[in-house]
Amino acid sequence: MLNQTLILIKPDGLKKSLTGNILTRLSETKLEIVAAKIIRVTPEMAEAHYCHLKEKTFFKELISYLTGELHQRKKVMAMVYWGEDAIQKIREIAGATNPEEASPTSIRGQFGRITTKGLYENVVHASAIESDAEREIKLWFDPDEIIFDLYPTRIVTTGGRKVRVWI
Ligand code: IDP
Ligand code: MG
Repeated sequence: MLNQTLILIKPDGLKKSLTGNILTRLSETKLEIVAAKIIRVTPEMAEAHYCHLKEKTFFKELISYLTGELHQRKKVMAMVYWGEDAIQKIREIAGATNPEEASPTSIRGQFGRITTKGLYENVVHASAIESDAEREIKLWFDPDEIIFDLYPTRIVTTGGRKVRVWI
């Protein structure tokens, strides 16, 4: 099944200079990159991305992780990969959430660690299921930042300019 998935290289991945290694691993899937950017993450953005984990004890630490506060590296690389079973293929190569349980040949198994405070620093985010992918892609990207329309859009006029937004 053709689908699309959001991948983030988290601030630890950027701080450890892993961008090239991670992109090389991801290219093993032969999927297509349809969007990519480096972006500064506000606390609001991080909270929206991880809204389903609000009740967790590690939530505050997790927000500080994604904004880059924790690593003094305030940016992430966001990408959308598209193709046959993209979600499943990328999750597989990313590995399990806990880097100690992740397969040693997965990205998280190779490069992740658990901090002394217990946070899983697992260098990448990858959408888990289609509804997550849709929510996350729409959160991180505007329609015009993706090379083709993955979801329906409409045109709105703001300040005399026509822009496309997600429906
Ligand atoms: P996922 O990233 O594999 O989809 P989620 O459950 O969505 O896993 O959790 C989001 C992120 O929160 C993880 O990637 C990891 O950085 C962190 N995290 C998740 N569960 C734990 C935990 O039990 N302890 C510490 N950090 C965790
Ligand atoms: Mg998740």
